Amino acid sequence: MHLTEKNQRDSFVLELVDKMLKGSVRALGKLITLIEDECPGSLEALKKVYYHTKDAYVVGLTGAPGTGKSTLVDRMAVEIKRQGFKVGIIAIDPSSPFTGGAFLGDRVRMMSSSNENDIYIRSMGTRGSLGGLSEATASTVKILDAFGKDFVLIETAGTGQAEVDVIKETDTTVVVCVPGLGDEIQTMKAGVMEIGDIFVVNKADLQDADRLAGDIETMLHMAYGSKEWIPPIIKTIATEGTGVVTLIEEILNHREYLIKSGLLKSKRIRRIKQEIMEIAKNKIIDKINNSANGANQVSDELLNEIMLREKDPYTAAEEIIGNFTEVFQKSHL
Ligand SMILES: Nc1nc2c(ncn2[C@@H]2O[C@H](COP(=O)(O)OP(=O)(O)O)[C@@H](O)[C@H]2O)c(=O)[nH]1
Ligand SMILES: [Mg+2]
Repeated sequence: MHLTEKNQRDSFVLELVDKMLKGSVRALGKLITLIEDECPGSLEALKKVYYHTKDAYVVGLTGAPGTGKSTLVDRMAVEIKRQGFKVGIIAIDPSSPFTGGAFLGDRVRMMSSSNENDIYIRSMGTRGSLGGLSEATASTVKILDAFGKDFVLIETAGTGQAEVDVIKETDTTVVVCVPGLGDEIQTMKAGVMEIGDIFVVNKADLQDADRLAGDIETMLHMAYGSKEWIPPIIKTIATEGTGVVTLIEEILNHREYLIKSGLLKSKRIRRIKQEIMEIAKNKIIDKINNSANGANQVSDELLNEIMLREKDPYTAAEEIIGNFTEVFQKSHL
């Protein structure tokens, strides 16, 4: 690519960043799309965005589909705003790559928080770009942070590994359960239990909400016996907004706990370290894939040689890396 072409492209993206920083919601949306699609120039944008971030607090909500996460997030956003904070929502929706914007747009319009013009709601699909969902989400969080959000709420169905990775990166994780989902406690045993900082029993208007809360308490007692932070269990009726104030209170309590214990800082340091390694790794993989002798160009001839035991896969990999190193030295990343 010609240098001028790259410069033009980068200056377009950087202008978008400037507009976003000045408060343009349109530029904010465009920028997130650009980064989600890994368009050229997104890296330059993210570099600039980083210097404007202020450690927005990230809350993740996870739970089976239909437990009322969207309804709850909506209510939470309105309450957080009422308390004087700026809030953004990221809804990770596995169905969105195919249903596209229209359906989600309608649903978003139905939410009461979307009428509040300064609550920003963004849906993201689980389609995996190179960096994957967690990197795309992390970038979106940074953009929302730089835009001025104090809180970012992330809703995810918490089914696939990619979604669990996202939820692991949040500051406070809220696990949403509902009565009547049968062996839900069983699925919690299988991993969600450890990641929950706060448990919500939503649909507390239904039967058996107290029993579910009791079951969770018993389990937590066994798991958290001696820990400093024992996850609170909060009953909510999201459709009516009942329990939402208490939930926000507990989120703020958890934040206080993380700050005072130094855990928030260590969490974030660990996250930055992981992120740097992830970015470096993806860049190298990208480079190998695009290099003349990269993974996409493993020839049939080479594969045949390996099948015939004329060569081994280890030597073949070393050769790819050798060629790649040459390319690597000739150009910059
Ligand atoms: N009875 C009752 N229904 C609820 C409550 N919260 C949400 N719902 C309903 O549960 C359904 C699923 O809600 P949604 O927020 O889309 O769940 P999500 O899939 O977890 O995001 C909707 O029909 C909601 O109106 C609640 O507290 N009580
Ligand atoms: Mg939902």
